[in-house]
Amino acid sequence: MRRKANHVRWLLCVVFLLGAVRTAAAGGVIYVDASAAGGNDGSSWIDAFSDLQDAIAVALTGDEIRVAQGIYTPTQDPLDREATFQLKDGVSIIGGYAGLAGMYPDFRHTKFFTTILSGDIDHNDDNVDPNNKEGNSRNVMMFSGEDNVAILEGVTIRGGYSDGTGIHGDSGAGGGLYCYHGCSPRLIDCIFTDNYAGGGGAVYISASHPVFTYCVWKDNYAGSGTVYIRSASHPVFTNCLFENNIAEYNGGVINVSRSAYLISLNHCVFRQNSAGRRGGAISTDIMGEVRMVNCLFVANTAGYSGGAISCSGHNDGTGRSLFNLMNCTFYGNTSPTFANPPTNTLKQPDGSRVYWSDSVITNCVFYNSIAREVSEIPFSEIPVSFEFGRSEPLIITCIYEKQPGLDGAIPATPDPQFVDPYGADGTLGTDDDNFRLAPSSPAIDSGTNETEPPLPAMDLDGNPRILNDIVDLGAYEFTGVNSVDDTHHNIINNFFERTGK
Ligand SMILES: [Ca+2]
Ligand SMILES: [Ca+2]
Ligand SMILES: [Ca+2]
Repeated sequence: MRRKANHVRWLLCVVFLLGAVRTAAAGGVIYVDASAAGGNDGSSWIDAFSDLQDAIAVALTGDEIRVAQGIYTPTQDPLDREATFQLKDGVSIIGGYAGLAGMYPDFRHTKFFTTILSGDIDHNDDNVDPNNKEGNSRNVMMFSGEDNVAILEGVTIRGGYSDGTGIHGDSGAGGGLYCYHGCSPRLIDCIFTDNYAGGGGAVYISASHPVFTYCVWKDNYAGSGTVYIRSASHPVFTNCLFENNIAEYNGGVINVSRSAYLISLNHCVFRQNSAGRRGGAISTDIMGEVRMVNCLFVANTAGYSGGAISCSGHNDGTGRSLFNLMNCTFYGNTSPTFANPPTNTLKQPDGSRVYWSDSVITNCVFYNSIAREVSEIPFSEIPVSFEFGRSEPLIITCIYEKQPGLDGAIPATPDPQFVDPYGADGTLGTDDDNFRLAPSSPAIDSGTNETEPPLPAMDLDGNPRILNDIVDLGAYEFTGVNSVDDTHHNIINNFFERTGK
């Protein structure tokens, strides 16, 4: 009996300890509201911190910082350009709460209650004078450290201006977010806009593996790369939108430099981005693999080559880069000028460019790409959208515009019959474009189901990737009547229609 009683006491003790551990692991909630005027200890909305930095300072692993609508800067000192929001291990920062200005402070919706992390510490940004950004934060936000597992959700990061020597030694990088030293944060439902840097106008990633889901990059500006990826990083982008970003040199959206690991882009849309030289959307210079599945590239432009993509892998004995494109749609990507051609590659301004890499392109559609001139290599089986330097890609079941043959004749290309590429507004690269397939499209049931890696479960709309037993070409699977219905759900509409949690 006594032995049984001891056993029960021991069990109760274990249960109590487990409970305490679980409570600690679950962490606490810390409230931040710019309009709070109570106790300012973060214990409730009424007593919320008014400064996000105060909340970060006291946060421990497992804590969740809830941030109300409003504008938050990394410092109150208008001259402290080095100040940054430094995310901590295991801490979540969640924006989009109504806060004290709302009837229900805990109600959350990122569309209606915008939480802005701003680099405009001198409070003079406007849409008129770009010089007003020169006094802004060099990095609005920073992640660093081994195993830095943290979450940033539902915030807008804007106004970072990384133009010179920063505290981290890499001058002019990551105006919105600087991510390095093996950090692995998850970013969900975040918007990067109006940020600038020499490398990585919005985001700089070095030796890290952040995961971006439902994020938007819009109207950022960079020397190269709205997102700059280097040094053995392997970021993942899923359901992301990249729109109207500009790079003066390479990579209007993403610039990859010697990152040996896998870079994944799934269900992403790239539209109206531009680069002054290479890769209107993406420019790579790598030894690893870039894998893109169910992505849409529309109306991106480059000055030299690769209206959509420019890929330059290195063949230095460690292995070539692999550029793996699966079920992607390219339309109206251009590289119309050729004022100052590079001298170390075969010159070829065109819709896309692959140079010195082993690429596999499967179930894709390239159409209405505009190149100023055709390839130097007359070879009718090479897509006009591409330039090939030392190697040709393996092209499997794709529709693409081919180069002229040896006789100069341009082979006919079947019209993929998209529903309405320009949409009602007559402009390419806007919300109303429709790249789903018309019922008579030759892209329907024309792909291969045998791919490496295997096909994903869903298409860009979230419909089953394989219908009628055979996968279609391009980013969208034909679903019958729904395929021509523009109100059908897709990632563009979902971005701002998603309700809060
Ligand atoms: Ca400013
Ligand atoms: Ca349109
Ligand atoms: Ca099908």
